[in-house]
Amino acid sequence: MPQSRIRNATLLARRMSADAAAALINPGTSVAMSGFTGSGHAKVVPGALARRIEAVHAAGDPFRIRLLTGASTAPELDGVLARADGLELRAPYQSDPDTRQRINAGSMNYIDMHLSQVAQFTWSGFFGKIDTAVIEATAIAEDGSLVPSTSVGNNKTWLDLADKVIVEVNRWQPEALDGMHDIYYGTRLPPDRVPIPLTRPDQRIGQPHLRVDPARIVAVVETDAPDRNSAFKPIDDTSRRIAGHLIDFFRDEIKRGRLPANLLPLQSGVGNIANAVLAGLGESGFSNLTAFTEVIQDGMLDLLDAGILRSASATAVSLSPEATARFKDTIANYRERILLRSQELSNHPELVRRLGCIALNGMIEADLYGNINSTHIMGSRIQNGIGGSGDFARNSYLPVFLTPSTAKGGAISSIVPMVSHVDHTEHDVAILITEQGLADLRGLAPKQRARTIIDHCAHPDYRDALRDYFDRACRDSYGKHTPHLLAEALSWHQRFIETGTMRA
Ligand code: 0RQ
Repeated sequence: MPQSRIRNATLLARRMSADAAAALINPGTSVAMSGFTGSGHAKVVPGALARRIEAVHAAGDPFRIRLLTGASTAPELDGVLARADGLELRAPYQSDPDTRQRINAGSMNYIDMHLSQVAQFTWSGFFGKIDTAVIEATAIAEDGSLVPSTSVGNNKTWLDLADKVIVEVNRWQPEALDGMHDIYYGTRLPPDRVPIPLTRPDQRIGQPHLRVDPARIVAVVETDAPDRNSAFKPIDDTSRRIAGHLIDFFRDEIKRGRLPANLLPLQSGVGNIANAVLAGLGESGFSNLTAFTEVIQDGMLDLLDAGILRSASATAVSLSPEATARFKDTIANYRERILLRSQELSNHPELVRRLGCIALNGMIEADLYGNINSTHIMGSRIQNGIGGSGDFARNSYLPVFLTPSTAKGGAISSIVPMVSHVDHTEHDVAILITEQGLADLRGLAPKQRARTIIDHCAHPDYRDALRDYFDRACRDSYGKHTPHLLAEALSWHQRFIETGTMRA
């Protein structure tokens, strides 16, 4: 690696192998790593740590750590450490199959929490002392500050609090990322909080680099490895129909004077449906849009390229291989228009409320009254986690949730009498969309919401059964405000667990 990536002489002298760096991590400690949605994560130290853990286990000794990150990472971080049985606790978000399997088998603890709250939880000591931080950087500047890479996540907090820091300097990350980040150092715990001075999504209020006391950097490891870069599924008819309902709704809201012609700052969840929605926006004549979101994925990059999106504020850039190549080739075009912030800022309730974001998030299931389950399959198996969906949904101007009306080839209805786990309550949900249609729940009382959701969002195969449940609940429920037959409410889930289908 040319030495220009490590421009601080003291830190240049602390270069070592991943194995040597991993040897500095102690069993039983809290380890905080960089990474948010498969970008900017530590690439090689976790693998070296996993090998060490396996060797210690083979000798009959225990070795597990408590692992914190920004959000989900990649097989070479979550995957290797989970497979090595090296994780006692994971927080605050994951989407890794091996990690998920262990959490659901009950052999690993997981704290699934609002991503905006991780920094203050850590400052307050709820995760214990942070022993080691492992942080990916694009470069180390002359003064020892770090040029962040494709995600910022919680790195500011990890660098502020960790006793020792291991920096992975990744040559794969484009050097031209330098200047794209906006790291704000003004957040405090109560009672010392002051307003965050951000009133526009594209405003810069911080500094480009992450600061860290060079004395605490115990190792610098050079890497040259890609972000996760998962490709998206081709946009299918279901996603296209979901996107179509949303776009028709936006047009109608603009006509009624309830949204400006360039909408409001968009937050978009991750995944194929979110990507399809963004593609739909690109084809619908909107312009001058802005985004205040967590993750910039392919759909947003396309909108930036087409000049439809003016700017995007996020904490991570998480792209497919094709979009990554484009991003790297034409990075100068994005320099002023993409801002990457700490996740305590990208997801901050104060900012989401002030800016009046439109929050677009996926879900597992919704119930008749608009309560949303984003995280648990059949009420007990974690899928990913709440991530930033709650930070945005509760505080946005327009909380929207989207899903296909069925899952598992039609064996599951995404609209159920009662959700098997609640992440977003009926009070935090304005619009529900499936490929069947859109339910506008604003201004509706519970029983009106139920009829609207069944009529507009439920799959026709499940509508009669939902109506039958609702009618009987209206007749026989203990209270008639939010009618339920409690003993029956979750029977659809139980039926799926027992028979593999929710169909009666
Ligand atoms: O399972 O892979 O075993 O087939 O759930 O579902 O259809 O691939 O959908 O990728 O859009 O994810 C809610 C999980 C949707 C996501 C969720 C099963 C389905 C499949 C995944 P298989 P799809 P998506 C910003 C905001 C919370 C975090 C968030 C999510 C698997 O959107 O994690 O919003 N949200 N963050 O078969 C049983 C149902 C089901 C179901 C789907 N009703 N019942 N299983 N599945 N619906 C990002 C961050 O915060 C970082």
